[in-house]
Amino acid sequence: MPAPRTVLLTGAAGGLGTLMQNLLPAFDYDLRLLDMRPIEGEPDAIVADLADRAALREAVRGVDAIIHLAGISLEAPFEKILDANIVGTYNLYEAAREEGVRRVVFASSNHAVGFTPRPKDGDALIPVDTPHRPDTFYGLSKSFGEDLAQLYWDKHGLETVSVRIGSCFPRPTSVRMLSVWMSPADGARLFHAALTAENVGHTVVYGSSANTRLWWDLSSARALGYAPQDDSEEFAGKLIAEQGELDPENIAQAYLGGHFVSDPPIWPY
Ligand code: NAI
Ligand code: 15L
Repeated sequence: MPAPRTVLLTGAAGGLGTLMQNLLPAFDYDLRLLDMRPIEGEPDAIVADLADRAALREAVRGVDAIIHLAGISLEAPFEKILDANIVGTYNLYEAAREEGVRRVVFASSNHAVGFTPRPKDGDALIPVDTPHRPDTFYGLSKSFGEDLAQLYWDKHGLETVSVRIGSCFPRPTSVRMLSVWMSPADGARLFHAALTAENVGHTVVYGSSANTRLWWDLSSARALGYAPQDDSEEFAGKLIAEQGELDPENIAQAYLGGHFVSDPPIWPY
């Protein structure tokens, strides 16, 4: 599709949103920012909750595309996940449909498939069409988001790239992250590819760097034009010396979702 210029970035006050605010303008985007929290130094950012359908409709009006990061990013009671991630994502898609926005890049998560056993030495990489196996209510909401995206493509022609993000932080901080890390620079490259590739319909991709210890198949992301430049391996020696290799007998280390399957981090708000 013609390169989108005006892009609504939801969840712009969050960790990934802050990184993308800084990295995406290099790809020549004009970002419109939205979050339920005000953003320091950004007086034009839209302060709105995903529950506010009128505000969402106004926020998406005239944008070429949306990067949807807003929501609860950890485990929480089902009712909270329902409001923010399930109803909230539905509200955003409805606003996009009503205003004729052509494409969404949806921040899905590895936790949509978190109960998939992680590959061990010699096992095949996990394909993108592996069944949904959420590890939490949070992961379940990401499975829902992917299905919602499919419905809006099939029924309304609204395109989505669902990015099952691994761990997008400045550097990996655990041995698991050596396999699922996405450097912020690769994250921006992947979002750019997802915004500009032609005819994506609804495409699901994994979001990570080209890690030596990769667990999943990046081919659907590469097919969009994504060419990751980073590899977590430079961090491996130190992390393994500190934490040891992953133990397949330990439930918190045996699945893709890591400790989300047994003791997930809880959303603090
Ligand atoms: P974060 O928790 O730092 O940011 C989420 C942002 O969404 C916050 O600024 C929060 O104020 C906003 N938000 C929450 N509920 C809202 C609502 N009802 N209305 C409006 N805004 C709301 O999370 P992070 O790490 O930046 O992640 C961004 C997105 O990417 C999330 O959807 C997360 O699930 C997804 N993701 C992130 C990964 C990562 O490694 N950072 C890995 C996999 C998925
Ligand atoms: C996620 O989905 C979370 O939003 C993020 O905070 C990390 O915990 C990440 O997954 C991960 O699996 O490391």
